[in-house]
This record gives sequence, C-alpha cells and structure tokens, in this order.
Amino acid sequence: MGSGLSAAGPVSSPFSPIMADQKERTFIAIKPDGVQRGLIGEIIKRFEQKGFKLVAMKMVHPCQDLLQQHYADLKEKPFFPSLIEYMSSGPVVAMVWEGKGAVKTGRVMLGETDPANSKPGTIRGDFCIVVDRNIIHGSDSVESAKKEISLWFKDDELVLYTPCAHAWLY
Ligand code: IDP
Ligand code: MG
Repeated sequence: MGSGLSAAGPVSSPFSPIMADQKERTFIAIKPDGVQRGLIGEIIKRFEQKGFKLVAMKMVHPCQDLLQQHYADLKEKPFFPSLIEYMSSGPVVAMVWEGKGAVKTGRVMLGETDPANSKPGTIRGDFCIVVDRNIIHGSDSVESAKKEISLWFKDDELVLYTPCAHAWLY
C-alpha cells in the first residue's frame, strides 16, 4: 500500500519537480458569440474541472490585424473575410491553459470544427449548431499553441506558478 510519501517527501508536494510534459500549454479563446451568449463561465468551468491550470486570461476586442495573423494559414479560404468579420465583431476571452496533453485534450473537449459533427459532451457539441458560429478556438498543435500564445499575450501576462514562494493551500 502506498503511504502517499516518497523518499523526497509527499508525492503531491508543490515542491516536487514538475515534469516538462505537465507544462504543455494551449491557447483557448471564447469567440464573440460565446461571450455574447453568456458561456464564459461554463467553458472555464470545464477546463478547471478537467484539471488544467489557468495561466493567463484577458478579455480583448481583437483588431483585424491580430486576427489575420492568428488565422494566417486560412487566408486563401473563401470564408476568410467572413471569419475575420465574425471574430472582430465583439470581445473574446483569450486564455492559456496548462497541463499534460493540454493541446490534444483541449481539442477533444472542444469537439469538431463543425458543431454538426461534434459529439454531445463536447463544448461545440453541447452549445452550437453551425461552423461559422462555433463559439470557441483551441490550438491544434503544440507548435501553433506557442505561436498563438506569443501573438495574444506578453510574457509578463503569463503567471508563473513555480518555483513558488508559497505552497498551495490544498
Ligand atoms: P478549428 O477552429 O477547429 O481549428 P479551422 O479549420 O482552423 O478549425 O478553422 C478556423 C475557424 O474558421 C473555425 O473554427 C470556424 O469558425 C471557421 N470555419 C472553418 N471552416 C469553415 C467553413 O467551412 N465555413 C465557415 N467558417 C469556417
Ligand atoms: Mg484551427
């Protein structure tokens, strides 16, 4: 039977080394329709309950220049102009979530790009119907997450949890 202790101290000690894979980060944004429909709390709740750690969050009304950079890989798509118009139609909640498999698991939690193909239980499966109003963005790879995080956030807007001066209270 495990005692919950290791030679180095309690297994869950906040001072135990954090493995690099537990520090994976993804960029999540609640799109203008998600904000307008009052889904901010519901979406944050899902990521918190899953166990991911909120590293950064801000409400921002993005300009077209930022969005064109964010969606640069889609600029040849016929829906690109309407996508930029949609995304710049109001404030979005931009966030960085951290934890093991944050990118891949985040995408599973979102569901498919087209809500019609998204299973119940996923965010898009539960809260939206059409692809051009699909309420949430999530990075599709670790590499694009790094690019998106640096596009939307300055380094000093990301919280550092470790090394910590004070232990978590739980
Ligand atoms: P993703 O958001 O699931 O990563 P992407 O293919 O990267 O999907 O597309 C970015 C966004 O562009 C989608 O979330 C959606 O808002 C929009 N979009 C994608 N495909 C279409 C389409 O066929 N018509 C209209 N909008 C689309
Ligand atoms: Mg994408």
